[in-house]
Amino acid sequence: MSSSQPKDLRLPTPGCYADPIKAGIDADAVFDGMTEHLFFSLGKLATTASLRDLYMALSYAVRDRLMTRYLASQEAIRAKPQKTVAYLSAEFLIGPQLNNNLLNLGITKEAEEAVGRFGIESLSHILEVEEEPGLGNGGLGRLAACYMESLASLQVPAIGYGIRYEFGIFNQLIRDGWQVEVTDKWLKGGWPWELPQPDESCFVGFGGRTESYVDEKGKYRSRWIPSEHAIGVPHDIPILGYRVNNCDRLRLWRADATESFDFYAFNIGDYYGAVEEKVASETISKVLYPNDGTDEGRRLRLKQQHFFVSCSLQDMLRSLEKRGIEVEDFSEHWTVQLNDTHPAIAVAELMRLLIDHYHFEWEKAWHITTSSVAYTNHTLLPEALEKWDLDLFSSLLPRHLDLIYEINKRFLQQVRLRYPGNDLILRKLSIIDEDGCKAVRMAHLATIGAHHVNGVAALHSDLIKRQLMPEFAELWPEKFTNITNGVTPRRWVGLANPELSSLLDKEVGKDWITNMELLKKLEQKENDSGFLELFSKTKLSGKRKLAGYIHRQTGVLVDPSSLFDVQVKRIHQYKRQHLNALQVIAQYLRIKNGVDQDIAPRTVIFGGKAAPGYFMAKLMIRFINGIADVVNADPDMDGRLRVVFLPDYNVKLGEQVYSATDLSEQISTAGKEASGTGNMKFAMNGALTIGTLDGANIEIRDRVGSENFFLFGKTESEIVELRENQYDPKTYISNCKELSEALRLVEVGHFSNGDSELFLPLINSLTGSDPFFVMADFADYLRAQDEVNKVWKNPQKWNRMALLNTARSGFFSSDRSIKEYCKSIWKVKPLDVEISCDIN
Ligand code: 26V
Repeated sequence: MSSSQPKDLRLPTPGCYADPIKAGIDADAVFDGMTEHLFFSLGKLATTASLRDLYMALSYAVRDRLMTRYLASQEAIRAKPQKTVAYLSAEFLIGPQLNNNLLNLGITKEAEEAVGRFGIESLSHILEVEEEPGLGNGGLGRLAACYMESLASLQVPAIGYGIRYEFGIFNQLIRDGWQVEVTDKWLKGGWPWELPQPDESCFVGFGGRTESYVDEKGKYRSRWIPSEHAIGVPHDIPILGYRVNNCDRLRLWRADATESFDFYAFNIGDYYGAVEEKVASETISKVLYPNDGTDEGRRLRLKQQHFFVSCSLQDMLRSLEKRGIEVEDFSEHWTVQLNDTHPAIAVAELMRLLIDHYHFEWEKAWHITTSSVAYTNHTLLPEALEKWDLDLFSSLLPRHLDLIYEINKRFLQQVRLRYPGNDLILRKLSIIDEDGCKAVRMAHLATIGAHHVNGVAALHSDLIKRQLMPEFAELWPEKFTNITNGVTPRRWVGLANPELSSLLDKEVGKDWITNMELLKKLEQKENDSGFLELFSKTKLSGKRKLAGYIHRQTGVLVDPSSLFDVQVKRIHQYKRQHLNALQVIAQYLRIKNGVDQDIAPRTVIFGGKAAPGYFMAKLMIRFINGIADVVNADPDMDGRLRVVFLPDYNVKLGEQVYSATDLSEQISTAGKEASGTGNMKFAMNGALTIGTLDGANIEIRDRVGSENFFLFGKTESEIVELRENQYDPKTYISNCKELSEALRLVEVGHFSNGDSELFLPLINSLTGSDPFFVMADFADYLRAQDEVNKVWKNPQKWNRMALLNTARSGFFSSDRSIKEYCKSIWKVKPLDVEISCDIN
């Protein structure tokens, strides 16, 4: 740095940027920071500033306070090279940032005081203004966000790589009971948490052809001559760890056109043609696709995947070069985790970069690739396993297809040696699916190119080995492993449930938030009625707030003292919201018929989005709303039953819901839900689960104790048996009067104003093939619900069970999951980031 620069503009290392206005964390400094940003960044006076202006000003002030840590963390890696985790994911559902950063910095109170000086009564008014980036569909994207937060908190050097979609998951409106999708314009008011870094842009090719040539050393080589290009512009989001100096980074790529105009086309007068091409390149990062298994936008989806993977790998290679590290040592500096198969093209792209650009021999390149890449599988559903038609693939990525053929050829040769003369096994293992339309199987590419393949819960990992890829598991037993998902306690307890958090602080000490196993101490309180009372009061307070929200959003008045029974998650047949809905009808009938006057008052709450092209899921939403309309309008139901569909379920709403739930519905068909993570958030917040032996439910039940969990339903192996023995839902219907009566009521149009056609597709599916065994599980589900009812009437017992759920849910912290990834897959160590000035 030149000596003429002012002294207080030192680079953050060594030392730091110590300007108290930018770095101070007391209320005065936060207030001064806000005032400065209002004036200089937003062009506003405090006297005329809107809530939004104040949100922006506070966010900028907080962002300033992240910068020392952010830059010091990058500098630490430069100064002392260490293996860094590259978490590749097409989705990151990070949720609102301001409150999380305040919590992790430890300045929530200071911010509250600072906004108070602008006349704002509560910080919550400012927090409400934040638009959340919905850059994910559901569990998979949210998991990526929890993992980034835990990586940062555990001080693991890490970068999340993904796509900066201009439009995230749609916003959901409910009109006449139907879901209506509205584009999510999350960037419209400016989003203060990202830092565009155009200087670090990358160039990505698509289409065209490959050709062979002889290089200067007389060696035959291949090269790719793409017909199209796009530029990836990184937008970085700082991810600060909880009360540590380490601040990791989420790097999301935005696609830009290579030239703002095609000058040739421009000169010959084709102005609009030139603009069209620019628009096409910029379409790549335009929109997040829903996981609905439709063919819509398939070409663009593959383009998105290659786009972000190529940018990310180029970025990793460039960082080695910048630091003077040999590319040969790639796997010592980067461990690349594929979040599902969306980034699986990385296997071929890394090979291409190493061979075509860095001129490595095949064996060397393959060694580097397979020692760097690991793959997490997140679903067994056949329709969700990615396959790309060969024609589409070769037209978009011809060089990658050549490389995949070569990878496959060498792999199958290995298989032949192991299983001589076994053609069937070759067909099963091949990357290329030869049955029907030829296609590239991305899960096979990922599995062959990875050193580890993991599932996301014990049952799921077991089913990967037994059902999904038995041949691979036999070939490479040591490759397959399990890492049960986890969720970050900072967001899902700390932010979502401040009242429970302060009770926990008092009872077990503040460290529970980074060491959830400490919650075990609460077990000592299981018979302390005074404490149980305090515990249940935190829940009641969450329920009061949610009741207010429900009233404002839907107009339905619900009683906070009723049992809050909640199912929030994507709407899907395998998740079986219709099983829950039918059970509500059975309860409605009991009340109507005066059968069971002992039913405890309940509020049944649903929330979740259906993929826009998924007809049955959308009909399920209409079905729930049809039931809600009838139940809520019936005076016989007053004080006994309420049904609510909460529109537009997202991270922000999740934070309100988890802390306000008594009963968590985790009722998927056994073997279908890979893990679930909502189940963990509910348990941590002291909800009891009614659930099947599926995904992580099994491990939750094992840990919280079977006596503190309402189990029902067929096991995975019983489901397999039913399927293999001509399952007939009709026998279950005729054996259960309450079920047949509930179905009949739907059939006659009781929940559709007399329209007996509306829900026919749903009824036909359930009574015809019933692919998700709703009928088979109904009677046992109702039995378990009766058990719930019984326990609810004994508050002391309920509260004890709820407390034990919180006390024993420490295992489901994403800190535990990340430690397991670090130890068994990534082989990385946490880093202590030193900052020489004390700003803590
Ligand atoms: C994809 C598709 C595409 C085709 C139609 C239906 C459908 C349904 C689901 C999916 C999900 C694909 C991957 C995924 O999001 N898996 C979820 O990952 C979570 C984090 O590991 C896990 O908790 C959920 O159980 C799992 O469904």
